[in-house]
Amino acid sequence: MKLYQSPTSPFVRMARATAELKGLTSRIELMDARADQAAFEKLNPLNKVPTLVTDDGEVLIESRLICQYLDGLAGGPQLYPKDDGARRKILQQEALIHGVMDASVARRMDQRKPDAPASAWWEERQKRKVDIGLNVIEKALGDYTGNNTVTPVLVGCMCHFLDRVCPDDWRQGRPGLAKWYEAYRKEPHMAKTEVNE
Ligand SMILES: N[C@@H](CCC(=O)N[C@@H](CS)C(=O)NCC(=O)O)C(=O)O
Repeated sequence: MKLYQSPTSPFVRMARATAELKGLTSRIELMDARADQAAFEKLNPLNKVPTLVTDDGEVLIESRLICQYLDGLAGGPQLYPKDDGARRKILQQEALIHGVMDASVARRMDQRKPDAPASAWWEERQKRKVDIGLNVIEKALGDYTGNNTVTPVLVGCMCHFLDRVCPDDWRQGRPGLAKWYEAYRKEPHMAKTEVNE
């Protein structure tokens, strides 16, 4: 399999940490997505990483899809439950975590756009999503971190990402998440995939 990536992408890290947990790392060749942009856009019209090309030549263009695909391959723990209801619960948690990260990206992009000042309206909307989303995770911490599904992996990747991009201290008022993250980041699949700029 070929994983098109950029080293610091948190979404790439989700796929890589999942591969670690599943014992699949040695089967994955890491490709630099930025090496040939025109060629990469033929694989993924959105020009985003991660993008996985499977051994059968199938192209998967989203980290959630990639994590689920890797989970379906033999070996390791079952990270996405087979039961429909249990699986939906995990997908819902995944959606919230991605939503917090997407809002953090949207916030940062607006602050950095070269052609106009940052919008207070946009900042307030995106910050609210991050704050409320993180509060939900703090409140239901056991649900998000106390299981052997993909969710703790995603929460751990999110926390590291927030340390890089979030202008506020996300640990403030969230002692449970902060404490859990300090321990979880040392787990082998997290430590091996942590990239700091
Ligand atoms: N929802 C996507 C997000 C992927 C994403 O936004 N990747 C960023 C890097 S962190 C990217 O490739 N951005 C380049 C661009 O948007 O042009 C996923 O989970 O895979």
